Amino acid sequence: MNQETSTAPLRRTRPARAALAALSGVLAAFAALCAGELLSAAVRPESSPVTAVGGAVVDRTPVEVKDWAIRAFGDDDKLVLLGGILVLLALFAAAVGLVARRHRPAGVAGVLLFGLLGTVAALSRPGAGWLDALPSAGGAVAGAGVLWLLAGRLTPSGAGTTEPPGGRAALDRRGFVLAAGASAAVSAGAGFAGRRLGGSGAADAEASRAGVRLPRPASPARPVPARARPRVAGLSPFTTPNRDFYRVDTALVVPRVDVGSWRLKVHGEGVRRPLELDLPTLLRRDLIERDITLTCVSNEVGGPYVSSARWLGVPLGPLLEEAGVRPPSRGGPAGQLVSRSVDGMTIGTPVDTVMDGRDAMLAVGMNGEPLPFRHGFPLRMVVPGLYGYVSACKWLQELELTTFDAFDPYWVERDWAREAPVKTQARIDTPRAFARLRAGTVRVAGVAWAQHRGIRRVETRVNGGPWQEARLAAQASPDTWRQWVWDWPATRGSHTLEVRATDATGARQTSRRQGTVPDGATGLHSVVVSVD
Ligand SMILES: Nc1nc2c(c(=O)[nH]1)N[C@H]1C(S)=C(S)[C@@H](COP(=O)(O)O)O[C@H]1N2
Ligand SMILES: [Mo]
Repeated sequence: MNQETSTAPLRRTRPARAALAALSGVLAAFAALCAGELLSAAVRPESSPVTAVGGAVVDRTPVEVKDWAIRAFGDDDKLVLLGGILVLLALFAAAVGLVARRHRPAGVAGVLLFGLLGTVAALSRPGAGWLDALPSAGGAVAGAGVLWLLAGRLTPSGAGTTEPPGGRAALDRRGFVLAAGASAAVSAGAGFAGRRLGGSGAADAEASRAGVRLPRPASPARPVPARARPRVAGLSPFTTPNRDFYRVDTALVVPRVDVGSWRLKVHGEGVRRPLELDLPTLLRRDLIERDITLTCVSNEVGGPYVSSARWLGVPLGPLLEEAGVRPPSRGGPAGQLVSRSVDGMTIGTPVDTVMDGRDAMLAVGMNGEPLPFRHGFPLRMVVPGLYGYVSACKWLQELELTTFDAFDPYWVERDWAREAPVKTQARIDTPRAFARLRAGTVRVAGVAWAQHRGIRRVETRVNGGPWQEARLAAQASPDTWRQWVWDWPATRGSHTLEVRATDATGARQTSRRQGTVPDGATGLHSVVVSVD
């Protein structure tokens, strides 16, 4: 290139051109994403390129990293992931733009390569069909076109044409600005339209949810005794409001199911009468209403992934009986109940557990309203006593009876245990870790849980001293957590508070520390506080 030998003003154009080249790459990526967004509105939201890649990353993230991300970013983990993907994509796109300036076909190949990545990611998602390839593939073609066009404005057209001295005229600056502006505008329009169209499905879903009228339960929950609701500042309320209820799932876009076209299928081994049920049919059955505490296996000792709600739902055991299912303990062939969600999640639950008489249910209501979208509208499973990943499938659309040998569900494929009853745990809610307190009586309070066994005793101790019995709130049900309070005569200094629980079978929680993988963390929760 002869620009190298030229004068000062021309030397300035080199970085400017590089910047324009990088910009053309970024605009190409923008076009690809926006086109992908538009196409995904016609397929399904999960197939949009960034969501598909993000989802594939979630599926492949080793549990330790996933656990770390949940700890570090909490509910924002998904935003952090998507942001990270966009930053990486922008960097790659800028590099592709620089390549395209020298060699257009190589740049275009770079865009198509990324499109291929998106396509493979979309096809690898649980529940994906061939159509899911469309947004990434179509987006890549749009992006490649834009790059071809813009890169053409940055390079001399025919190599044989006589280049003016300095090569300055080779840069069609006006042409580039016009083409860049037009591509950005068209892309943004396509992306916006995609969001609107995709959003119209969501609007139908919202209308369908607003139209659900929950019937009164045939079997209402027992009223919660006032003594199960001690009022201590900082103590978790007995019932977690829906907006505060923890959320753990792999969904980068919350599925919004339009209940008009939704059905629940029940089929599989040993099912003598397969069922296909819509929501009105489910709502006409005798519903039960129960207080049940849900816990995530990813909850660290002292962690936040435990919440309690009043659920309304169809008793699951009797429904399976009607379908002709017998659990293995009564000679049935299928030991595993696989629940499948509309987003392809699979969760496996022991048939013997859901049919042993406990209040396993297909929940339609949560704290007096239809399930919020985030928590599984229109239907989810709730099985008291089991961690969520082996029992609480949200956005449920299929129940399949099979064996544990025949099928490994999503989390089991990722190193988590096949069966996972909730472990006995206690948590100190107040005072908070590293709180500064005044000497005198300090209310120490928290929650303890051992779902389906119940909590018999909670003890606390200070600085490794003798264990002291905490006061327990009334036990609303063995399926819920139990609040506890202990009045601590606090003296000056730095202190470590510890708590331990004993379940209603008399088994005390272990103090042995274990991480969350493969079947739930153990160890005692402690907080360090200082008293002035
Ligand atoms: N479809 C679907 N259902 C799911 C999950 C998921 O990722 N997808 N996560 C499970 C896990 S690990 C837990 S702990 C509970 C959490 O339910 P919540 O988000 O309503 O608290 O949902 C379960 N059901
Ligand atoms: Mo979980």
